[in-house]
Amino acid sequence: MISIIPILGDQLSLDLAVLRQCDRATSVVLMAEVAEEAGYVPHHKQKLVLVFSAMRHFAEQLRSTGWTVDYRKLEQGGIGLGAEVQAAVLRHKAGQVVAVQAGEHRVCALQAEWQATCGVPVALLEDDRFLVSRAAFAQWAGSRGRLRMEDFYRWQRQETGILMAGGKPLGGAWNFDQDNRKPLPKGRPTPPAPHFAPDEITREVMAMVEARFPNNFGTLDRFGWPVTRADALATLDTFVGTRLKQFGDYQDAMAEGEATLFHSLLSTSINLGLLNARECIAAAVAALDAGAPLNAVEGFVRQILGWREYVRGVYFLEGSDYVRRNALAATRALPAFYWRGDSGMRCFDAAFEQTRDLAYAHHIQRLMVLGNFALLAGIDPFQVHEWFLLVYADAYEWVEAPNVIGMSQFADGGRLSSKPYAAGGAYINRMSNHCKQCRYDIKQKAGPDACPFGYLYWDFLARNEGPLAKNQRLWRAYDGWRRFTPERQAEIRADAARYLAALD
Ligand code: FAD
Ligand code: DLZ
Ligand code: SF4
Repeated sequence: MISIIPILGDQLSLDLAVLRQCDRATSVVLMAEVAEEAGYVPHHKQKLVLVFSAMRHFAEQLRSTGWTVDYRKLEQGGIGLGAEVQAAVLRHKAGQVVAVQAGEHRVCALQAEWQATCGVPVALLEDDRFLVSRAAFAQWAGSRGRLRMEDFYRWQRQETGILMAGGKPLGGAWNFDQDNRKPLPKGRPTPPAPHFAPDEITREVMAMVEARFPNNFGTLDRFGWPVTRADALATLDTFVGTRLKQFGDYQDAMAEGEATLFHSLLSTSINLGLLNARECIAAAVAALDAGAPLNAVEGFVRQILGWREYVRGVYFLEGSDYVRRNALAATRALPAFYWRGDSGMRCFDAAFEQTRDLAYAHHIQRLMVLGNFALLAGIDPFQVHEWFLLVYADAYEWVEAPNVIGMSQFADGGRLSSKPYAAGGAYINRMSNHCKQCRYDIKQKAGPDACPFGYLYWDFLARNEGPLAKNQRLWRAYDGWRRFTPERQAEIRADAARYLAALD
């Protein structure tokens, strides 16, 4: 009996559960580029090229390891995954379909219909590339009143023994965050970011994407993402060899002309399946023996073993309506400068420019600049979610939505995170050198030249006093607000009102 194995665009792993379970002799792998997936949001052009090129390269790799692959290019007119699976069952006279559960609610719902539409049994396997299964996360979450990444992370450290010694955290502390908040010193060199020149397959996909998606956001000129496992492994090696040592120190830094600093650039590869999360963690831990400092290694491990697994758990736990949460009732439309990069705020426009040109911004730019601005300005979180889902090469709803709706916009009312990541310009000034080149003046406290992050921060607190003032972690912030004279409070709110009115 022939089995059809549909492999989705973010399941590009040779050790995928379904490939371990099925037999090459009696299986046909189905990979399909379809309009539905290419269009559920108008993805950045680089994301489309990345996914389709990586899919095409993976199909070649599967063939070279003895698998029969039925590959459907977008040019062949595929509308949706369901129709493609159904057609493949008929084409190959298959008796069953075996697949790995999709990574997001929308595609899980499609998979649930396959059995009815195809008329053959459909088996869906757990995606065991994640360290924590959906059921294990639900069990962990079920036993506690509040969800916190820190608790999850400590549990995972204990469960896996990673960075543990004799049942205690290595180095005597669970995290070294206090060491990981340094701005980049002036003149400090940073290693060049890895760049993979597009090969023939990628160039063909680039031409196809330019022709079919000419109006999608972003540019392709600087496309250099890893599209094969070999390129992804090279990115991991380069990171561990040249950037990891400083990863901790400058994890939160931002700087003019520095798109990547010491970040790993691994999210696209891990999310696609070109790299396994476990091997990235293992490579970083092994670097301890080569002299990588614990604050760097722990900082990196925390992102993958902690945050990455945690947000995925929250995503499935919270259900498909999570993206519609709006705990702070924010309703303003996304400003046009999220598409044009002409806000005049240098920190924002710098993050925008690299987002447009590289489909990448590092965590602090996403959280403390692009996301922070939307939070302070009261932008509708669903619009913020859609923007983040389409502008980054590593964006998939399971990881993007908890980061945006939960961490960045606090639209889930604190389910994922204990306080909103709201900050004024002083934070950005401390962690970057953008303010020196900005048209706004970080030192001015009021008026049209004052930094918008300043008065918008206080206005955000004042506007949301109802839902937020009782939050223990915001006590100091509200205390600061209350210490202003009524005249100063009125001045701040007038500046914010003027600025926000101009946005609308
Ligand atoms: P590094 O800084 O080198 O971190 C190492 C790895 O840790 C990353 O490759 C990633 O796999 C993991 N990681 C780090 N932070 C997180 C996190 N908060 N959640 C999950 N994994 C994490 N990440 C995505 O993969 N896709 C997204 O669509 C996405 N959207 C985001 C939106 C917002 C508003 C915020 C605040 C964060 C978002 N993140 C997203 C998380 C994080 O910003 C990116 O994973 C990271 O910037 C990718 O760059 P890097 O590989 O150089 O990461
Ligand atoms: C992101 C993406 C895109 C743009 N296109 C396809 C596609 O044509 N075919 C496919 O199988 N997968 C694609 N993907 C990845 C899927 O959207 C991803 O598998 C789901 O979002 C589940 O996480
Ligand atoms: Fe950003 Fe304000 Fe600094 Fe300008 S002055 S770069 S808007 S923080």
